[in-house]
Amino acid sequence: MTRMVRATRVWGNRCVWMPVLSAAVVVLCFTTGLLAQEPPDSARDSELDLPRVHVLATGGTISNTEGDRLTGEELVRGLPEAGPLARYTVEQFSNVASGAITLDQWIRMASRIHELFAGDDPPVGIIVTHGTDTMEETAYFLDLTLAWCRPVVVTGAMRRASMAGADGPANLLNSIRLALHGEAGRLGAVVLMNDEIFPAREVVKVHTSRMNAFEAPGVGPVGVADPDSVVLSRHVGVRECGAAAFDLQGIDELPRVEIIHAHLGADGALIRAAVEAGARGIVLASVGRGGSTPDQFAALREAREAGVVVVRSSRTGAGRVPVGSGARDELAGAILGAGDLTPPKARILLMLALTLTSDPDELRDLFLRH
Ligand code: DAS
Repeated sequence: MTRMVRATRVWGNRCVWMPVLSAAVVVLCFTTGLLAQEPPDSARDSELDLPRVHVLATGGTISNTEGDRLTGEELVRGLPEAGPLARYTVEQFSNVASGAITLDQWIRMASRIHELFAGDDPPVGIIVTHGTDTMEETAYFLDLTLAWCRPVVVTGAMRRASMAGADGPANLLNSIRLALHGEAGRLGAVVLMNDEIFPAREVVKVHTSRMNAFEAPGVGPVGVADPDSVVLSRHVGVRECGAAAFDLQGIDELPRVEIIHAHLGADGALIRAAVEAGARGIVLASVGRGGSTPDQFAALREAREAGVVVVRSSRTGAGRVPVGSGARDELAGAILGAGDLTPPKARILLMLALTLTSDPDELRDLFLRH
């Protein structure tokens, strides 16, 4: 459900129809910000001139209070500083922890964003409020399926809305400022947390609880939300507009792709179970630059022979597993490297790539391009 929301508490109608009040009560209401009145016509007119930002709320810590979850509408209403910046439409897409977001919801979210931007009166930008645990995954999925050069900013909070020093309001306000930045659309989908703007492809959550929990290893932020202005990095390339890397039209299900960890003593049981469960792809979170145990390697070879696509990424957190494999083994050529994509992101790219092709050369090309 989409609702038009004013990001202000001043125009609530708490006191408007109250009987005639004594002067003392009026003064009290005024000083406490509760004096209710409809905005004057001039205020309404200037409000209509403001650009529209759409907030798509999905839940997560930014919404959490003790034992309850705020709605997206409540998040925007609770941010009076946002009122003068834009008009807001708010949609409660879901209200769950980010670990509960499903692949089906990803497809619907991407389609909804496409629909909003393709409409007659598109918003200047869309903000997705989201739990931080899987935020990097949703951002990358949206980035790969985004067809518009309009900002899509994914944000959340490390501290619950009810905690002292909650970061949600600042992150949401900064996301609005970013959505209104004339050049933000060229970034593709981004994550904004803790005053920093990260590219969807590179961003990772690197801490369970700190405010500076997000980084883009090897790349850094693509911009910052400073107190005076939002500043985008000069190094960010211009994005091609008009066509999504992966068009979801007609796709209502993503192929099953599993991530399997390599570690000392691992056997191939989980790889064989993934094949048995119907996986069309397996991403190995390898040791080092593509390595696994001998039995995992044997199971990967069986998986390949059964037609399952295998991609090797690394559990190290930085560096590449060459896409053209480079692996010194008999599977080289039949097995892909994830480049510098993390295992969860290699999985997303493989799921989307498998909607187009299973051909190893074409898959390799897609991994080199994205
Ligand atoms: N509750 C977790 C989630 O939804 C954490 C968070 O939002 O930061 O991802």
